[in-house]
Amino acid sequence: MENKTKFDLNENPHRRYNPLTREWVLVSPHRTKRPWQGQIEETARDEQPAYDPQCYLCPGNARAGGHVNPAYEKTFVFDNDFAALLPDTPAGNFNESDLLVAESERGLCRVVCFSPRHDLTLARMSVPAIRAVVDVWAAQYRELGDLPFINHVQIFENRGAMMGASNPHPHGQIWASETVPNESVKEIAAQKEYFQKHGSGLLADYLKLEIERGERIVVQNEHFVALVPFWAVWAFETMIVSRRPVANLAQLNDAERDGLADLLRRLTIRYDNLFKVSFPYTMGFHQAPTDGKTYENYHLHAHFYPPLLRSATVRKFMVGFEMLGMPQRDVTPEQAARQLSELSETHYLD
Ligand code: H2U
Ligand code: ZN
Repeated sequence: MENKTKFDLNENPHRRYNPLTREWVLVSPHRTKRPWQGQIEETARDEQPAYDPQCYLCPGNARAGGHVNPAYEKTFVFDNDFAALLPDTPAGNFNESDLLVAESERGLCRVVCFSPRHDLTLARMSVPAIRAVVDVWAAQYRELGDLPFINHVQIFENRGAMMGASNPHPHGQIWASETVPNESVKEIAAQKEYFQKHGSGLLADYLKLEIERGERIVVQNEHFVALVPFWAVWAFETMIVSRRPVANLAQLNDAERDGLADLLRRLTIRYDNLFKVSFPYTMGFHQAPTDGKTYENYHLHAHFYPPLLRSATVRKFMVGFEMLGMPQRDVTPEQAARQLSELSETHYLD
């Protein structure tokens, strides 16, 4: 008789543990046991002009507050004209009965233009052009992190209107803050305790395991690996992990920076090819804090969180049980990884 009591990750509802945040995700594979059947729609190509006179990020154009962008040729960094954090905020605390608690927070916010070309995205930029962006990110981490009141540097990109990006011009943001934000606090504590318990790095060990198993790897090169984490919440969520366990982008050598640029291009091309649209996502790097302490067990990585589920028009919303209980997914991380890994590395528009 068939044994129906054996727990199967591909069949049975289960929860998976995220060792980086120490939170759980509910996986419901029985809802999509079938192989891939979601429609692949040929959506309108959202081509942009190479230069948009209305764009506040294009070279030579005016921004809010009267600033004019220089005629930049590669990348361009400026202080966000609507910065969420400001460097001159006065210090202060507020506490009423341990229930109404607030602290002042200083910081700096910057915008990074990836290219003068309004119509490009990371997926459509050359590896040397992406490498220039990697160098800017590394330099900004150093420069902002070296400021005495900055203890954490969050580099990220909101891509696509669906993720709240205000402009299709290829750009990202940097928020440098006085305190370490929630997600990083969780990951730092988990990596530290894992190291104390196992005597080795959490992400170094995890990467080794994933390379051995292979089933969640999307794309890899000599220096970086992109994979769908075992505990992914978003359907096509990925993580990029450096093979050498460095703590931040500034520690990457020349070859590693080229490797990161190569992997970013190959991953984002696959994303665009998945539904033949400029694939929306929020991505960002997690790096060690810049508070002067040593973080020898911190392992540089990037997270990609894309909202699309089955097609260019079906997106995930975190509602209901997910807001009140815990996040949930149907397609398993293994299915998503297989689908992404099988896609072409030639961009559908090229
Ligand atoms: P997002 O597309 O991820 O929102 O990033 C664009 C940032 O650009 C946004 O944070 C800033 C906004 O505050 N911005 C300026 O600094 N100057 C402008 O003239 C318009 C937008
Ligand atoms: Zn532009």
